Amino acid sequence: MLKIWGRNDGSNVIKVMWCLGELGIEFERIDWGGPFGGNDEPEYRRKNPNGRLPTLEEEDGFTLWESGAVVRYLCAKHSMGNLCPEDPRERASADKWMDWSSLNLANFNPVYLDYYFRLSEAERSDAVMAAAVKNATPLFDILDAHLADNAYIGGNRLTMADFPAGSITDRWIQWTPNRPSHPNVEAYYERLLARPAYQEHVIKANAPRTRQVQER
Ligand SMILES: N[C@@H](CCC(=O)N[C@@H](CS)C(=O)NCC(=O)O)C(=O)O
Repeated sequence: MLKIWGRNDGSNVIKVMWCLGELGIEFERIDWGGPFGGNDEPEYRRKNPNGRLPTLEEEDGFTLWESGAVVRYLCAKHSMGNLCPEDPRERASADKWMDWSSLNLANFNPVYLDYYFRLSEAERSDAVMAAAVKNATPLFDILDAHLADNAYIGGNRLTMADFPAGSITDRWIQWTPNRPSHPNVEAYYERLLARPAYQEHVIKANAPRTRQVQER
């Protein structure tokens, strides 16, 4: 059976888990990294020389790391023409939003993690959060403008383009103090909330009250 190595609340694990939930395929997830440890074990390093999460492993020994590559692979293998667009332009646009999200939107993650998990109430800084909100706002402005004409990131249906941006959207909409309003992102978030796989793998994993571990 397909295996995913990684604790279920790592930002990069979350997007792969949500993807797997949407695909509806069987898999086994192994608690790894963070408090579970194991990243430096030589056998794990052979699968993923970075010692990071997630890592995909298939029954025949094929392994893959980098969460975006894992999402693309899973969608191409199990959902070509649906989650993975077949049309080259549609696919390139999905790639564009995936890369953009991981390279830009994801910069908000460390601040969210510091604020809710890594720092004590006394240490955490509203000013640092406010500065991060200021930096992220132009990015969510771009997303908001895009979503004015698109129900999902990749167009009129859920695609692989949604997994990186959609998982960060929960942190932004639900957990960001004093964020500005982005009506189209908020409407997109409502559409995501209606999806059982999003509830199971994103909402539960992101919620500070249910998180058991600190992310590094
Ligand atoms: N670019 C990599 C980043 C991988 C990464 O840094 N993952 C974090 C968790 S989200 C990690 O492994 N942290 C160490 C740990 O949790 O033990 C990816 O997208 O897969």
